[in-house]
Amino acid sequence: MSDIVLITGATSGFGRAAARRFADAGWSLILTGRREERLTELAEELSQRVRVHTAVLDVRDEKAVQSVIDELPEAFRRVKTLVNNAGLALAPQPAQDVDLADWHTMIDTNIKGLVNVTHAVLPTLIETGAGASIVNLGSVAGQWPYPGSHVYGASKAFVQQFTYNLRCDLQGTGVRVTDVAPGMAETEFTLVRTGGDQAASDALYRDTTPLQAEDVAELIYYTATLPAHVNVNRLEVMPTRQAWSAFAVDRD
Ligand code: NDP
Ligand code: 8X3
Repeated sequence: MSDIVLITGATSGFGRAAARRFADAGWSLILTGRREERLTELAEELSQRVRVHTAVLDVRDEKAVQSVIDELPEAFRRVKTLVNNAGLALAPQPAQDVDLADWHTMIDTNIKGLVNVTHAVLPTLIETGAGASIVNLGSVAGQWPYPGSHVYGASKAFVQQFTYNLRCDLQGTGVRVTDVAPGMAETEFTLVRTGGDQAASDALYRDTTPLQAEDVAELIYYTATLPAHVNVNRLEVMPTRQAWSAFAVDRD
């Protein structure tokens, strides 16, 4: 029997690249996301090589999350790795100019959605035991402040602390938990963040060398496939060409 990975947000970016990476290693895939046509397309590509189960799923919908887990086909029930990847940033403008609805969407997706999926899959992971893992997609924004990060960065700080706290409670079960925290990576992330502004997205990634989805997928796969006695707590990664800047000082 091959190992089984469940990936949220497998329709784009890191999630889709991770699906391909795990498929390369022969894992069975449970792929979820809201965009059905993208899931179908990816399943058609990967099911040539490995077993694939897809489920259209909005992680914010607690009941739907539980149903997807409860109704997994027998061959996909014993999940070994959960990749909590679904997430988004919205409204890059200053906090004082943001619609409250955008803050709520980030909290509902990046925090409550991740919690919904984790809660539903935990019993299975504990049953799997040694070698099982949860890989949470955090961000450098969860550790380092910058303008326009407001609730997005705060939601990723939650991911970091939730990861650490889970580790405490899961001690003795064999289940590992990791916060993979990337910096700037070229995916559909900025298109979503800017409300579909392709020019703004292109401008951010132009004339530099951002991380690619495949780079992050490799890190996700790496943490999940280390020997069972090794737990990476947090893996923060930036493009070589990205670093921090000076403190901002308001002057007269
Ligand atoms: P993409 O926008 O390319 O992918 C985001 C994925 O999340 C999509 O598959 C989308 O699927 C899914 N998603 C969003 N909302 C929901 C929802 N409510 N329910 C289910 N799925 C959802 O971005 P990335 O691949 O870059 O981002 C993946 C993760 O990595 C996110 O958590 C992001 O915060 C984090 N991250 C990104 C960085 C970057 O610079 N790109 C850096 C650090 C972290 P669909 O729309 O089909 O539902
Ligand atoms: C996304 C990376 O640098 O835009 O989490 O905060 S960054």
